[in-house]
Amino acid sequence: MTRHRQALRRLCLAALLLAAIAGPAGAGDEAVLDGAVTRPLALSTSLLDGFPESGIDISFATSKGVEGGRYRGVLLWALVEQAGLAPLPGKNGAIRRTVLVTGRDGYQAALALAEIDPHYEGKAVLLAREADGLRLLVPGDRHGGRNVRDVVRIEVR
Ligand SMILES: Nc1nc2c(c(=O)[nH]1)N[C@H]1C(S)=C(S)[C@@H](COP(=O)(O)O)O[C@H]1N2
Ligand SMILES: [Mo]
Repeated sequence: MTRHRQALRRLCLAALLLAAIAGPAGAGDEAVLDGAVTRPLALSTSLLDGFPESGIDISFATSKGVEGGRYRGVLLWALVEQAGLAPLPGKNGAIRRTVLVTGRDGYQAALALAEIDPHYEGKAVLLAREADGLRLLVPGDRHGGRNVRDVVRIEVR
């Protein structure tokens, strides 16, 4: 009986510890890259640290005026390549693909995959780490609308 209670006690402690490590539900949940890929990615700090850092200088209009500067992060194309694009049948299937990026507040912006594919536009769209999470940065856009803040999902479609 005591052995049984001891095991139960250990189980409870382990559960408490796990809850403490996981933190409050919702906050700080990892972003994912999924959809039409062969290996969906959890965009953890350690995963992002494994990619080379790229830098871009951008400026974009917002409702609060022009913003910008130098941003450093990982190329979105490098992440898509790591996840492995699922092929689409037909002529140049990949140029029918889009990438839908979602912020924690539900805000969304889409890119054509060809915008970031080096065989087409090859634009240096970046995923940068900011205090409030991952941020998409789309060079060349005049308005900042596609620079999604606190990215939670990148879906290849
Ligand atoms: N998650 C999220 N990202 C967002 C928005 C938003 O409402 N939610 N607004 C966009 C718009 S319309 C602009 S102009 C820029 C503003 O950038 P800022 O937050 O650095 O000022 O963020 C973009 N990213
Ligand atoms: Mo905006």
